Amino acid sequence: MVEMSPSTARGTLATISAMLLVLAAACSKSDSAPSPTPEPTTGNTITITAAGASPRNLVVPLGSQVTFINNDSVAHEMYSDPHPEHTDCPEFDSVGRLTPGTTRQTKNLITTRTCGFHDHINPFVTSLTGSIRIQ
Ligand SMILES: [Cu+2]
Repeated sequence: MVEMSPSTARGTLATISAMLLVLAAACSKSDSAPSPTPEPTTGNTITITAAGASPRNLVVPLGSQVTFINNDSVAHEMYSDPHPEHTDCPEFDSVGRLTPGTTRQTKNLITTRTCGFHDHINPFVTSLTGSIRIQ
């Protein structure tokens, strides 16, 4: 075993301390970095414009209602998937037809699941489709 003089020991200790500081800085930096997979938006409102629905992917707490606002100049009919049955999430049936300027809500979403939705008038327009994760 190699004996260290007191000054060498202090030097080693200082080096280790400096390394720990660098490590701590690196850790706190990675904590604040954005996660690689963006999480869907939290909230309970989906606004429809000529550009489509926004946000298209939403996370809501169990028991929430989701509000759909039609700010477009044409009507939209928002229902749960699949098209044309709309059987996945019957709570969406209370939204249905939204004439321009209309706001309507789903019923309480009381099942932990993901509900896909679409515009029944434009069922294959991707910008008018999306999903709501109830958790
Ligand atoms: Cu449909």
